[in-house]
Amino acid sequence: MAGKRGALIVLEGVDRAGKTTQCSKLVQALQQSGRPAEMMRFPDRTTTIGQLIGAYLENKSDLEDHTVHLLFSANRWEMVPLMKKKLEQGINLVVDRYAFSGVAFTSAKPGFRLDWCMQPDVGLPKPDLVMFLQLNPAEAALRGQFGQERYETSVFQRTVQQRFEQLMKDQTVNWQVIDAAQNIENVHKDITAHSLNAINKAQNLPLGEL
Ligand code: DGP
Ligand code: NA
Ligand code: NA
Repeated sequence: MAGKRGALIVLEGVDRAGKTTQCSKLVQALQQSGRPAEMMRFPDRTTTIGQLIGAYLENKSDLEDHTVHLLFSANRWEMVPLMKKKLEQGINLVVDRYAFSGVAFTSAKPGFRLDWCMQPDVGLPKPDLVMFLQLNPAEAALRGQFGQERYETSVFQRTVQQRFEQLMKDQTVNWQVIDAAQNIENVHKDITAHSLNAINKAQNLPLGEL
């Protein structure tokens, strides 16, 4: 009998919601409970495409908006063979941002239709679980100033939040909203509970496609 596949678990949210911290804590907790787990993040700034994206985000280069959207998507596609291999090996993947960030951030720019934004990511491995770390702008402001990167302004992030809310209406995706205003340990408990549930279910289901 073939081994059990790993689950594809994604954390999404606006900037400063605590995604990166929670991804690391989840990977650690899964490993400590004997479940193989690894973290991935998008954009992955280490690849050739990722370096173009990194320079763009750091405002060291300018790229046309459609072009950068396609680069972000290409950066996810280039990781698909590795993702599939790890999932088949039974490794649970915990991913910091995915296609939903892609759609939410680009469609927050003027002149972008949601369906155009979604198209390049059609066919990517479908997450077994997408947790949205919910944090209202007032709570986010308490966490300090934004950095210097592109997109890090309150006005833009508010629009991104609205786009995520639209995306969360899609019933074909297993969305779970997490209250990210709680303390780190309580957020972690919620995330772990949803993840264990998704890992158990994924074992009996084929990996889907977006
Ligand atoms: P992070 O490394 O998680 O802070 O993400 C970098 C920034 O890039 C963040 O503001 C969110 C944004 N972002 C992530 N994925 C995409 C994407 O696919 N498209 C666009 N336009 N922006 C994205
Ligand atoms: Na950021
Ligand atoms: Na982050």
